[in-house]
Amino acid sequence: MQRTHINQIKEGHTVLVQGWVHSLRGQSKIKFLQLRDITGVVQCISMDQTQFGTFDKLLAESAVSITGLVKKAVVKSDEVTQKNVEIEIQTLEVLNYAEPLPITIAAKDEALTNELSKRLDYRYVDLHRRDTQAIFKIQSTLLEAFREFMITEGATECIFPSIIGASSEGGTELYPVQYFEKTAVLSQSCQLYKQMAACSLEKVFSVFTVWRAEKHNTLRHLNEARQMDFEIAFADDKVAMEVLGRCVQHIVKVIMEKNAADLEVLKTQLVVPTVKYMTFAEVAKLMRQHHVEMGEDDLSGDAEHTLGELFPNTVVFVHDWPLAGKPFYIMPKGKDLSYGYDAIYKGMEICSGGQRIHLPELLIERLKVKGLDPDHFKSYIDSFRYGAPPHAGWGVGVERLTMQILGIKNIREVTLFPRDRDRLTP
Ligand code: AMO
Repeated sequence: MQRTHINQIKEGHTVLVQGWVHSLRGQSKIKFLQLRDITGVVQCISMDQTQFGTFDKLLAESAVSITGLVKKAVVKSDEVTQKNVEIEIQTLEVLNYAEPLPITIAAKDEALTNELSKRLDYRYVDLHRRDTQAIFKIQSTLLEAFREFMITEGATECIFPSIIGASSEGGTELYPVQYFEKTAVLSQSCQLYKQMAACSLEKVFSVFTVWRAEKHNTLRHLNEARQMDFEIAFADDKVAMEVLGRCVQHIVKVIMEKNAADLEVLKTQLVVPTVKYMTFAEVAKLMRQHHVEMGEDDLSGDAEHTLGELFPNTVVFVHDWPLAGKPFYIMPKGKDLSYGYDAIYKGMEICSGGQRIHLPELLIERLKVKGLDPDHFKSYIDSFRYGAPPHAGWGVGVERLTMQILGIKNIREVTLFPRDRDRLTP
């Protein structure tokens, strides 16, 4: 018999269902087993005494295979998603017994919810939770919607190298890698490569893993994160921001359409965001009015939070960013400003971007101002000597966007196997 997923079973059919024991209870004459697969939970019932020995040996989360007749439900439980039917068990096969669980996973035990660090120690068990599953199903839709949006825009998906010769962001947070007789670094971003590609492919995108050796442990930083990158030729900062605004709106819309059941599990309601543009100077003025401190050339966490409160459900683009606060590749705008921007959504930075420098001599000058050696960037600088057009782009953090869409406070919750200062396993 072919397997049927729980959300597909129909009254009157004999089915083979496979999944995990969500919960078990029983009396001397009847046993109840709630079976869960990735699509839902259904009640299974046995009154066959010859099966009771197997029931007695089972613990929650064991993997089982059940055949049975789908009947109208007699008892309706809150926990099941198939409320109108139940399965009268004909055969019950244990595929693998679960040992006693190291963490609590059933939704009804919410009050006992384990500390996140313990859940992450046992992420493979935590992934049995329906709310954890919902997060990663939504993240999958987010990635799918990003790709779909980009392809509709006519952008070409690119795969960029992860081992590179020098810092791509100018910072010092680098992981060195022994590359034969040379020392290379793990990529901080695909910045230089997406620019070089866009200067002939015109519109490019990538989902790219970045490594940042930041020493601090915060709720919003990972040491290994994912970015959705975009770069467009013959364009300035305004063009790139407009694309990002539509992209985030599309992603949220698709999640609302495709993941309604998952959003229900997470008890989260979404609204397609609006888009707002402000200069850095306007934001600084607004923060002074609200007595919120921020830097001369960067926002503070408090300023981002305040923007989220003042403009809920809005992607706020903060542009005309002070030149000193942006990396070497961002195009200057006059002496002190730049064509760089950040996007703040629900109180947190989700994206940085800007128009880039496509003029080799200016690039060399900016590298020197930032204390970087142009010799380390030779092929990147040279790439702009052969008709490189003006271009712009952005990078959005996959985990940051997921947490902000879902209103989740700790970035580790939305990272399948997070890497932070203290965590290398599982
Ligand atoms: P930036 O370094 O600002 O810009 O990164 C872009 C976005 O990526 C996410 N992000 C992170 N998420 C989690 N942990 C981290 N350590 C981390 N670092 C970054 C954030 C951030 O807004 N090359 C430029 C982008 C561009 O100009 O196109 C860049 O990497 O959401």
